[in-house]
Amino acid sequence: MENKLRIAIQKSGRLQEKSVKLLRECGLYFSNGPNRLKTESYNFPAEILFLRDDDIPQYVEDGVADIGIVGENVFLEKKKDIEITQRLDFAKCRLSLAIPKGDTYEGIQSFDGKQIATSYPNIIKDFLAKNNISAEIHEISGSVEIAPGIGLADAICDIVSTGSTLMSNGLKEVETVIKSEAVLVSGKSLSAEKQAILDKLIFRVKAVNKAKNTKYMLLNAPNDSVKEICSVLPGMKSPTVLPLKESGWSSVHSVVNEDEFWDKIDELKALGAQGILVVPIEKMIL
Ligand code: PRT
Ligand code: ZN
Repeated sequence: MENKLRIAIQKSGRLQEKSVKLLRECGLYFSNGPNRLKTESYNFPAEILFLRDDDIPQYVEDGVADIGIVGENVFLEKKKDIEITQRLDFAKCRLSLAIPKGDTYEGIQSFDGKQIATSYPNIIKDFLAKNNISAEIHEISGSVEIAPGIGLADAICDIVSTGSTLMSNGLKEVETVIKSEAVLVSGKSLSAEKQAILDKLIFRVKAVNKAKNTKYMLLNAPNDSVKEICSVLPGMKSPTVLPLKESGWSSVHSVVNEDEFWDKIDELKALGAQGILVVPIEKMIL
């Protein structure tokens, strides 16, 4: 028992599936029935607790869980004595201030003396204080976006992802308060044994996330353009170049960033590259 890392993840909701997927990609096998509150990994010293995301920071602070996966917005709002150990690069969103579409906005001072409805009172209070704005905060736990329409508030502060919820409620986003993504949080006093398990897990998370943003690229190139092609494809150390059976041609292998490979492909084709293959990488250890 003692030497198992207790990992708290969301029981159901936007973070659930991706949290489970990440742990599985890190090589942790466990069963995950719909009504389970707790499960154990068969092949890694970890127990997984399924909780409401809002409760996770408290559980981690109390040491009931050693680590947890939550949105950064929840981490910041709860103000618990825990820390972010690893950013996880999913569930990206922002916490924003929004006002009715027809209202004019003249900068952040427009909020002075106004009423703002939100489920994130601490974050918005800090933000307003930093900007010397004094507004009245109405804490509500859900359906924040209807508050202006029913006369409960002048503005709202809520999570935005695509912006379509705001739009369909006649609101416009005017100020980003924080940007958020899923984060791994941990308590501040883990035993040496648990810290060692956590280090191992973080090593794996990094390898998985690094691989997600990169692709393995293979192509055939005429020998006289290999040098130039290699300068377009820096690779991890340097690209691998192998001779093809057909003389005068080589096969070039490299690792490229997801967000730049379309640009690279155009440049490579212009340099005479053929048979370009781009394949996913599962894990990447540097
Ligand atoms: O039941 P439990 O308390 O565990 O879950 P929850 O209902 O509190 O949270 P959940 O599952 O909705 O979200 C969990 C976390 O996902 C949040 O804390 C954020 O960190 C992150 N996240 C990412 C989002 C969104 N994207 C998101 N779009 N959380 C909420 N939304 C909501 C938002 O509140 C608004 O109603 O989606 C709507 C806006 O979406 P767009 O795309 O219309 O802008
Ligand atoms: Zn919640």
